[in-house]
Amino acid sequence: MDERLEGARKALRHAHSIAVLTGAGISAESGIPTFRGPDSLWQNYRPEELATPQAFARNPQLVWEWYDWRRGLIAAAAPNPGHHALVTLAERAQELTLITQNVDGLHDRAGSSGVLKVHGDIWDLRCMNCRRVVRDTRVPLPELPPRCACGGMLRPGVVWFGESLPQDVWAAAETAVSRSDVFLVVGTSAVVYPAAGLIDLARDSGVVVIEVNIADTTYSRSVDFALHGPSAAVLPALL
Ligand code: BV8
Ligand code: ZN
Repeated sequence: MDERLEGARKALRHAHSIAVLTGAGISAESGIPTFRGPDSLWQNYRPEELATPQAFARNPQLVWEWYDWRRGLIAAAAPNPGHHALVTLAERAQELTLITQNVDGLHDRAGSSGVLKVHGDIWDLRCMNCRRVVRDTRVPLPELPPRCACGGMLRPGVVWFGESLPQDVWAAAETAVSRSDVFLVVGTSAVVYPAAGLIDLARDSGVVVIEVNIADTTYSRSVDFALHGPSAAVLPALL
């Protein structure tokens, strides 16, 4: 592991432009369950059952109970040394773009700025009627489903399965990865697309890829440096 760590450190040190992609694994040590791990969020449900427009149309109350529960977990959690290490890395790097699949907002709370949230933000609510987006960080929400001033029903401001990603955010993420010298992929099972496709884009663009994960993923054998360990320990060690 340490010669890989040394190699990854060197690549980061010589990088002009760095892109980072994070998944639920970086928030695991903040006490937020991941999506597909043993203690997963989806334990009693399958993702397609809750994180889809169909599920919300069928049972907005159930979907909102799940999101309200997650918002409570996130509000009680704090960024961990992994989130903070990425803030430090951004300060040291000439250029760093942080792309996250997470909707928990922990990168912002750690002090990261300009975070590209490709799957949206759990603290944003979007009106199904007038499309307005309101930011509401109250936990728990006073009523479920929450209502817009226009009377319409508000939905979580996140991207569900079958929904397209915010185009401007996604385009910025692709550009950042294809222009980077090093792509650091942290805590993602890389099963959800198009986000996971950023790793293919990096490889096709000749970018050095570093993966930080406690387990192997389908990409582990093809990245330049696969660092096995918890991100709250490995990221600070990378610095
Ligand atoms: C799209 C937001 C098309 C909501 C999320 C069938 C039906 C419908 C769609 C599809 C389908 N088959 C394929 C698709 C496409 C689908 C997809 O990829 N499905 C997968 C499951 C096969 N994708 C989509 O639907 C996307 N949209 O394709 O649109 C389209 C195109 C044009 C026009 C119209 C439509 C939208 C995908 C976004 C879905 N939204 N979340 C919410 O959060 O509630 S996805 C959800 O999974 C989260 O965002 C999460 O971030 C993401 C990925 O999961 P991970 O972050 O990787 O988390 P996971 O638990 O899986 O893994 C954790 C990892 O961390 C593990 O590897 C673990 O080892 C590691 N780890 C754990 N602890 C640590 C650690 N690592 C380091 N340290 C630790 N301590
Ligand atoms: Zn409205």
